[in-house]
Formats: sequence, structure tokens, C-alpha cells
Amino acid sequence: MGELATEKHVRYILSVEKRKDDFQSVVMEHLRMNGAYWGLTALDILGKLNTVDVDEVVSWVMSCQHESGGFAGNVGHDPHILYTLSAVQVLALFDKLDVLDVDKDLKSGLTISTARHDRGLYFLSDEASSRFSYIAILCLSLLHQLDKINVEKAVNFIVSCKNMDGGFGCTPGGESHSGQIFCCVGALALTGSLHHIDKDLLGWWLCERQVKSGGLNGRPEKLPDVCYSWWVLSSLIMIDRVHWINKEKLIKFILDCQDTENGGISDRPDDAVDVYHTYFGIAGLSLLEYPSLKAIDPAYALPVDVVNRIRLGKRHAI
Ligand code: GRG
Repeated sequence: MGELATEKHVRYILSVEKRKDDFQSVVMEHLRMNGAYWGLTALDILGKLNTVDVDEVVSWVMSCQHESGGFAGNVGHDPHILYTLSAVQVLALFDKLDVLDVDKDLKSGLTISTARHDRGLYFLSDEASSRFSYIAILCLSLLHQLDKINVEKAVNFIVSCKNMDGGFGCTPGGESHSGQIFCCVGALALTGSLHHIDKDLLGWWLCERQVKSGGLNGRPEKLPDVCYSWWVLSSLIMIDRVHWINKEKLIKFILDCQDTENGGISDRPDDAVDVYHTYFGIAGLSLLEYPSLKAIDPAYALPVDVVNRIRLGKRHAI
């Protein structure tokens, strides 16, 4: 089995940040905030966050904030909850959450009124879904503001997305998919509500995602993809069933997806690399306790030391 090409991945991530005009940079322009979260968290797991200029990153993140308190995916774009979470996570990585005026931001618009919606959580988006519910719950947890929403109703909405097969969909009745399962399990973990899950049934569905090559797919009959090393593994860890998959084979699959010449990780062996799969490959290896990587928290999707720092700084009981 090969080894993790750490130095090459660091160089690749830093080079993506600098590129402005190639195809990938252009199509990712509107979601640069997500890219920042993926790249910077990967660097942190690899122990190389010190290679970036903190002030430059923080000032760019803040230049994406709107009057409503929410963040856009890039300067000049509209705010959305997806990018708001990434912005908060990036600030958390650098221990810079105090640059936010949380009380003002939460009062200044959409945020609280929409987050309090009866069925689930809208929070800077126009539809209720388990994905946006997780994002809102995580974002508010990182800001110690979970008490600002009706957590019981949010949990009820998540539970209403549960299916007969033990999995969860995006909305009630939606097909079980590993990505949505991660969101639901994560939201239930963050709200102390994991007892709503049939852990053996869900654990069985999740470990069935491992295919012959060792990789994981997102739902039955689909191809494996490195990103599911995150969505599936983190869910299995949160429900304490990670020992039901073959870890060695999954490590080999992820390592086989590396570009060992130029750095970066792809969805499957020999495909083109990108920063999304590079992050989820490295995060997956961290969950698998691959040597020399920082541990990552499966519910917060941030390094454990960052989460501990935030927990210690807690101002209000969650
Ligand atoms: C902080 C880690 C973190 C996440 C924030 C954005 C988000 C919350 C969660 C997204 C969860 C999700 C839906 C992941 C799945 C992404 C994915 C690979 C979708 C592809 O779906 P299909 O149907 O692919 O194209 P398959 O593999 O089913 O063929």
C-alpha cells in the first residue's frame, strides 16, 4: 500500500488557492468559501495551517459578510447558509470567531426568524431540509447560540426524515442517502438526540456501502467515491458502528485515489483531483486514525482541538 503524499497535497491545496483563471477556479468562483473550508481544514489536519496568512484569510472571509449577518460564497455574491457555515468554520479554525458580532448578526435579519420556522430550519435558505437543519444547528452550536431556536421542533423534523431502512433522506419520504444520513446523524449528535436512531439497522445500511475495491458508495448500486469516506465513516463513528467496515481496505482505496506526482485526491483512482475530494479523503483518513494526522470531530467536521477550544469558550449552556 502507498503512503499519504502529505507534502504534495499541501502544495496542491496552496496552489488551488492561488489559481484564478483555470477551469476549476472559474466554476468554483461562487463557492470559494466552501473551498476555503475544505482546503484550510485539510491543511490543519495535515499540521500545516501555519503556511497561510491568517489576517489575509480572515479579512477576505469578512468581506463576504452581508447586512443580514450571512456570508456569500465569494465577494459580490448572495449570502447563503451553506457559505455561512463554511465562513464560521474557517474563523473557528483560526480561533477568530470573536471578529463576529454574534448578537447583532443574529438580530439583523432572516437568521432567527427563519430558523424558528415550525417544520424545520430554513436559516438563510428557502427550503426546509435535513441538510440545512444540520448546517443551522452546527453553525449555531459553534457560536454558542443553539438556545435561540426551538431545538425540539428541529429534532422532530430530522426524525420525520427517517426511513424504514434505518437511513434518512433530505426531506420526509426522501430516499436514504449517505450525505443526508450524515446531516441527520450529525444534527442528532449535536442536540444530544442520538436515541432516535436504530443504530444496528442504520449501521448495517451504512456498512453495506463498502464495495469490493474497499471504497464506499452513497447508496445501493452506485459507484464508490472518496467523499463517502467522510459521509459514511463519520456517521458510523457517531453511532458507534465503525468497526463494522474493513478499515484497511478503505485506507488503500483512498490512497489509490492520490495524484502522487502533483498532489491532490480524486473521487476514484485515476480521475482528476479537486480540493473537495482532497479534503474528504484526508478527513476520512483522519477518522481512520491514519498516522500523523490531527483527529477530526465527526459531528462538527472540524479538528478535535478546535472543537475543544470552542467548547471551553462556551458562554451559554447548549
Ligand atoms: C461541514 C462536512 C460539512 C458539511 C456541511 C453541505 C453539507 C453540510 C452536507 C452535504 C451532504 C450531502 C448531501 C453529501 C452528498 C454529496 C454528494 C456526493 C452527492 C452526490 O449525489 P449523487 O446522487 O451521487 O450525484 P451518487 O454517489 O449517489 O451517485
